[in-house]
Amino acid sequence: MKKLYNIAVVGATGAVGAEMLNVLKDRNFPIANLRLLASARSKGKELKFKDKVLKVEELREDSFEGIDIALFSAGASRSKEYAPHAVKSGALVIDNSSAFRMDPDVPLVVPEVNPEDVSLNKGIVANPNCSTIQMVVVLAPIHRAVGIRRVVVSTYQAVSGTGLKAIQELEKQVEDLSNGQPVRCEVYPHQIAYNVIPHVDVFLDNGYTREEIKMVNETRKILHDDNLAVSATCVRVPVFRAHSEAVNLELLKELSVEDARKLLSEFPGIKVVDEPLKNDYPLALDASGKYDVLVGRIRKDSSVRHGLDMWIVADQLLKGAALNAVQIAEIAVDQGL
Ligand code: NAP
Ligand code: 3JM
Repeated sequence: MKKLYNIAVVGATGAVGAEMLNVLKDRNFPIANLRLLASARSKGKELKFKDKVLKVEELREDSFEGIDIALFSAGASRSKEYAPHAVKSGALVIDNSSAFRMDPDVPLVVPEVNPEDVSLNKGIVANPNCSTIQMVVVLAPIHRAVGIRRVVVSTYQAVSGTGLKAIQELEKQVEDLSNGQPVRCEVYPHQIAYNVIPHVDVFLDNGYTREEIKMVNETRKILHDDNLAVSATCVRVPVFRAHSEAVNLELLKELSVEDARKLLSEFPGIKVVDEPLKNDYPLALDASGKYDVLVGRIRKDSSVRHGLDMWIVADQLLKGAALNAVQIAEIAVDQGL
């Protein structure tokens, strides 16, 4: 008989946690028992999974007894505090936060790109940042085929990337503005409705934000290429769901637009949407609720040697978080954990 696993979802009441439950169900993950964990605020709250109603429990050090796989998405400080307890209890931790991503003992995995790294884990596998994941899925086949010297990326990130409170803030601001009421800004430092804010995560001494530096370091780690030059500008836009990215590449060898389209369309997890004359290109609304990373607007950049431009869109709660984490869990199960 197929083995069944005891799963804990940490942050089950959040935007990522909700998708974690959807993806586990959708992919028919072999679950014996499911434990839903969140803060004391959510204790006793009921969530549906398949035909069962499950009660949310408060996250505690002893929450992981008997758990085989713990899927963490409750922020970096919760991961730092509780993941070691989960590992001590014998669970494999798949962590969605930035807490352990750059730890040399923690593999950082995008299943289409570096699935073999999962087996190097010492109890924790890290899920990359949402903006990194969708970009790296597209970079990987190009990097393998011709090599990449430099990546310049600008993101257009949806508010659900900040969590449930940010979704509510955008909804409320749109409502208040349409009723002539003043807006309140609690999650973002500026009004997000009808605005574009070049600020995701905190600013660092070098003028970049931490989100931008995550994209630099994580991309190099996943592609195993410390020489890859990456510069990122991360921008929050008033979109509910799915991140978009304008990506400019300087390749090591020539790759025609036609060959790039072919290479990308043959790679798992990618859908090429690239018929601009029919107004067909990747859109956040089309990517929402879907598993694939959409890529289009693929064109030659003649301003540099071997340049290529493109537009990449994906649902950051799915491929950028929950789907990627469950795919890692599936690999771990295939490897016997
Ligand atoms: P969210 O909607 O704000 O949800 C946060 C979750 O964390 C809730 O379940 C919350 O429980 C729980 N939590 C907060 N404080 C806690 C505590 N002290 N103890 C236990 N649980 C606690 O945020 P989200 O968008 O789901 O993101 C969660 C995390 O996933 C992020 O912080 C990030 O590290 C990672 N992540 C997010 C995305 C994304 O696209 N959103 C992508 C990749 C990774 P309560 O409901 O009880 O407060
Ligand atoms: C996406 O509480 C926190 O530290 C969470 C901040 C956060 C992160 C992160 O740094 O883990 C919010 C949204 C991420 C991420 O995926 O890097």
